[in-house]
Amino acid sequence: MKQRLKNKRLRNVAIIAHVDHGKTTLVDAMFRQSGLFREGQEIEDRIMDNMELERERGITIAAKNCSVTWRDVKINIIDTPGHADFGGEVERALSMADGALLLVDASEGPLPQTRFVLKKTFEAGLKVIVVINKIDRHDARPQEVLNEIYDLFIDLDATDEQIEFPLLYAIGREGIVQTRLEQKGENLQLLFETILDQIPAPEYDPELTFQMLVSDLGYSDYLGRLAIGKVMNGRAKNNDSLVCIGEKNRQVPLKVSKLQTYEGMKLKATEYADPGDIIVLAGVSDVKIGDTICTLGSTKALKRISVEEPTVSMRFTINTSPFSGREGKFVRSSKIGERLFKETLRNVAIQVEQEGETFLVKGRGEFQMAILIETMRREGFEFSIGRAEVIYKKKNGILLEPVEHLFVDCDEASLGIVTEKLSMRKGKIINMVNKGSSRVRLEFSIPARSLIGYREDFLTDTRGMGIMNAYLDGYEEYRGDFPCRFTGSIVADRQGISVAYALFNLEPRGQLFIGPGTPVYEGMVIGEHNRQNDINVNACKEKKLSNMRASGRDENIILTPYRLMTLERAIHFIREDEMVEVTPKSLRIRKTLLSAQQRYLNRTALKKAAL
Ligand SMILES: Nc1nc2c(ncn2[C@@H]2O[C@H](COP(=O)(O)OP(=O)(O)OP(=O)(O)O)[C@@H](O)[C@H]2O)c(=O)[nH]1
Ligand SMILES: [Mg+2]
Repeated sequence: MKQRLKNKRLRNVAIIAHVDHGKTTLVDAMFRQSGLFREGQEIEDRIMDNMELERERGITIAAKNCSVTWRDVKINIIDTPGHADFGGEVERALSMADGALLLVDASEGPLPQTRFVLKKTFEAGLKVIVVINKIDRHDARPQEVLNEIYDLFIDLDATDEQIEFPLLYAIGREGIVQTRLEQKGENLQLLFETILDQIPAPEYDPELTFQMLVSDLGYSDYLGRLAIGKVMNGRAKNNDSLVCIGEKNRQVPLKVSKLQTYEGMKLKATEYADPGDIIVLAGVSDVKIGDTICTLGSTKALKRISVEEPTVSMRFTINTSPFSGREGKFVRSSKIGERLFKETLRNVAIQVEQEGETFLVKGRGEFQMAILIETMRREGFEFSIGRAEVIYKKKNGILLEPVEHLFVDCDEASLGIVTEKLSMRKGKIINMVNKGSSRVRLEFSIPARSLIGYREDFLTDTRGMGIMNAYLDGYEEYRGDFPCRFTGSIVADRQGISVAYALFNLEPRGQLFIGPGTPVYEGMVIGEHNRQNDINVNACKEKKLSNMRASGRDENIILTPYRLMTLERAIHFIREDEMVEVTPKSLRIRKTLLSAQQRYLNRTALKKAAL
């Protein structure tokens, strides 16, 4: 066997965890203590979360690279998102890593996404360092959490070697790690040393020429498209003539116009890049994630990155409401399609299929969809979207649907309502543990479609105190229908401007989404009806004027506050026959069929057909 060498001056490590377990905050501390900043320099928190939406929401959306240097060894770090909908980012990030730091919150313990990321790390054959983080939390229970981590490793069929993982306790926010609970640490030195000792240095074959797997794409105004990935073998240098091997062995020659590597958060131009390093190549145009870039002449492609299949789909179409084209910069179907296909280049977990003027976008969850929609909206796009639907499969003529393993943590008082609602949605209880101090932990097996739109209800029912997490368990036989919403819609029956008098009279019928002075059109949904059916109403009806002088009392109408529909709420609210109209300035919910008469005729025709 040929001898492989190690590049001992490098380590590539991914930081993985469930959402909010402190990954990005730990990277901040690693930056600070590796001397990346000047003494006393003002630094923002969660510096790696640099996308606008990441800062607004306080979560990581895309995996990102950076590096620190410790004792002359360069450590490439990949910070990954913990939200399940962005799981594809973790799978992509692991293709650049030789090991991973698995963070687990000392109070929350391992949660569904901990399981997902650990499973992916095992599949990639990477070494894991476990860090029990946030041991400063007043409700920290590190000892129990450690046992739960062992259980998780065993459950995932870890080998003996994997179970003997290196373990550290940390307070990421204060930049402290320690090996024992009783002995308070002082800094991150131990963490850096453990990475150097335990994460293997990248290996390469000295006889092979340059080969790199494209794990990410970037864009620079000056340099154009950038290909990002780990050098698997050989060295890269500026002005090299290379070839990109795409799917089905399609080969496109390219010339490196600029070679960069990560230094801290920034990119640094370099003449050469060594095997094992993570590099950023400019001079590429037609490159996709998963492609191999290698020396011209040596045409061996590396294994492509494979990610889990999408489970949710949503239809994107042009906006056909009477208000279309008023607020958006990009409204045509060709523009929307172009933008969506561009997204699939960067985002490995998203797939797009065109069906005439409609685009079927498939992804991991409705939150991922919401982020894509919000991003497009801010770029000036105007379009409409349909309800998020799960992706079914058929096997031997039997309809299968994705089923989730759901964990619920709530107080005893909300137990009744939570179980009732979940069983209405075809959930089956598989475990229930009373955790003492009046909290219970429930586990359900439940169709993925049942959870679309349920989170809002859950938070209301548990008065914001409940925690709910799920992971995809697999596909099972379809469990039968249930209504996705148990209420109807209040629908405007004509175009105009809403007036307080009309809205006031509608208030008893349900919860309104608009206030007075809002432009409406026939078929626009302006509220949620208390009952199951839809009602068509006139939201623009003025009070009849009479000759009699009124006392003035009833002219000062005081409306109760309406429910503001955010994008996520709107996505969760709509039924199969409704859509959300998205423009840079407004969000409106509408019936797909705008004409009330047409809807009526369709309904009666359907009833007749059923008889
Ligand atoms: N008590 C305590 N809180 C911490 C610690 N580290 C981080 N946090 C808090 O935990 C929250 C989440 O931190 P992040 O660093 O954004 O977590 P993350 O894992 O990057 O989250 P995602 O990327 O969205 O999955 C923030 O409010 C932090 O202030 C810690 O050591 N102790
Ligand atoms: Mg983060």
